[in-house]
Amino acid sequence: MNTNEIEQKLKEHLKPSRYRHTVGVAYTAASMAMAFEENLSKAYRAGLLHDCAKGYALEEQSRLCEQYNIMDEQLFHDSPQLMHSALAPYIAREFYEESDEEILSAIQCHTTGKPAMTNLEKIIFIADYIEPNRKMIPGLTRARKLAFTDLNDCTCFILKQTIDYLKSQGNKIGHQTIETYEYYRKL
Ligand code: DGI
Ligand code: FE
Ligand code: FE
Repeated sequence: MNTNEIEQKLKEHLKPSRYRHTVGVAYTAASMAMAFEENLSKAYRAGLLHDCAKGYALEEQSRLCEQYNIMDEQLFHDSPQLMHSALAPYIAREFYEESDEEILSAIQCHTTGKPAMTNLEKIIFIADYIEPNRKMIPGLTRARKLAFTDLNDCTCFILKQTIDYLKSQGNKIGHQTIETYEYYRKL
């Protein structure tokens, strides 16, 4: 599918605020690709597709995880927000005809990150956090500055903010989120 077709389909499947966020991530990722000389169209497409599974209710996401054989009962029970990220490459491949492995990988780890990410993976992880429609939270201005100066520092900073926030809310933190933070903290 071309980006126009992807946009039309996403618009039908996501609520308006989610679609607006999606386009914000796509443009932010494209801008970061310009700054770091990465593939601009891949960054834009990955930005568009990163939340493509978010149109499904959590129960439906759970059913889809079973269907694609990616169910992790304990993890998804503790952190249901991680399901849409795990599902993203499967939904993108099946319903948006995306076959680029770099894009599929970037959308798969967009919520938790993972150790030793490619620049495209880091760009999507960061763009999701900083896009202009995100509501202002402490640290966001710093994250936005770092996003265009140092991808590793920015990744580390966002993970720290996210982990602190999840802890303050009494949420469980997934192993991959911790592993990613440990990796980038030690760089
Ligand atoms: O889908 P978005 O809302 O655009 O953003 P996202 O995919 O980054 O994730 C949404 C939420 O997931 C965000 O509030 C932080 C949370 N999150 C990230 N890592 C973990 C997590 N939640 C839990 N419970 N555990 C994690 O490890
Ligand atoms: Fe997401
Ligand atoms: Fe998102």
